[in-house]
Amino acid sequence: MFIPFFSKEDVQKTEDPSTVTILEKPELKKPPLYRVIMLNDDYTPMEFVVYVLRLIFSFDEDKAKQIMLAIHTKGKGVCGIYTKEVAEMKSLESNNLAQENEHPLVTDIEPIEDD
Ligand code: TYC
Repeated sequence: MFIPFFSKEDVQKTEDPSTVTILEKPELKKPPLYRVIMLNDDYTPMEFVVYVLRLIFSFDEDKAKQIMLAIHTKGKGVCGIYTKEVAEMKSLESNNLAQENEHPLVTDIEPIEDD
């Protein structure tokens, strides 16, 4: 599915407030990106966090362990950067997997401010 992305400069207001004009050659804009953040807790087993990082975020064993330990030490960490829909889906999948296994592991997403 192609979802066109217009910047403010590509869209012009018209007399009719319910319509806008899209300029003929809109500048192609990259979609906004989101971080998936994983939070530390005291109860989720380390092996389960590594399992989630491998299964949902596609890290290999060594990298998953490294990220898990960084989150364990620092309190939270980034497990990936994606478009909004993908970030939402991965965060939801992780949270569902944790709930199904009765672990309090939580992820959330946050926008990356573009410059
Ligand atoms: N702190 C947990 C423990 O000691 C492990 C853990 C790491 C939990 C990272 C969540 O996002 C997390 N068992």
